[in-house]
Amino acid sequence: MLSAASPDSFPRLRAPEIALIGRSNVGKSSLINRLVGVNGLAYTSARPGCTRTINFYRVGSPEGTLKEFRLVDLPGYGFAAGPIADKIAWKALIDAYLTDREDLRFALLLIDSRRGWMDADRQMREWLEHHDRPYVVVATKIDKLNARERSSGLAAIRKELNGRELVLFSAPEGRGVREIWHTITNITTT
Ligand SMILES: Nc1nc2c(ncn2[C@@H]2O[C@H](COP(=O)(O)OP(=O)(O)OP(=O)(O)O)[C@@H](O)[C@H]2O)c(=O)[nH]1
Ligand SMILES: [Mg+2]
Repeated sequence: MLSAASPDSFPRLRAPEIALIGRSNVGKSSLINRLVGVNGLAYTSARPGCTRTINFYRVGSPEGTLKEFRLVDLPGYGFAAGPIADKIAWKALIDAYLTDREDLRFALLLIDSRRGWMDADRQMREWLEHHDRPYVVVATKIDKLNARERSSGLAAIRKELNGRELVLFSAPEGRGVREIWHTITNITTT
């Protein structure tokens, strides 16, 4: 739909929005592509810090069976390289979206299942709770873990969830797609 480098370019027409939040390289853009089944729609890269604008994707079905909503790909945080001025600008952009955006229904907070919670993720989680923004936590790249790593890694992630649900996701395998669609349709149709 559009790429916004500043809040005055956010879409003006109202529609429910679901934001993807997470560290650089966690797999936000890959999740969007897998969810809608269009490879290359959201630009993905092995190099972190690839998405630098807020990208809005309009999703719906031509028959109107699916109510229109938007997936919102936010720039990743925690990316160390690059000029400091860029980092300040990205942070201001993300803050502006998350603080003021009325259309935001909920966020998908993505955690790399190999790394678990990192300080920046915890800060984001606290920020979402402080601002009463609903969110669902998604553990990404679970195809990269063997059975042992899977059980210990996921247990560590769940430990900080206070019983909240954890969605397990793999872009190449498509695991988690159904659960995420289920959550989205529940929220955008009510
Ligand atoms: N094996 C595996 N690789 C993944 C998965 N999701 C993403 N990747 C890879 O991880 C890298 C980063 O993925 P992106 O989707 O670009 O990550 P991003 O969160 O959008 O990154 P930024 O835009 O930099 O914030 C790419 O090389 C992807 O192919 C997954 O579920 N499994
Ligand atoms: Mg991206």
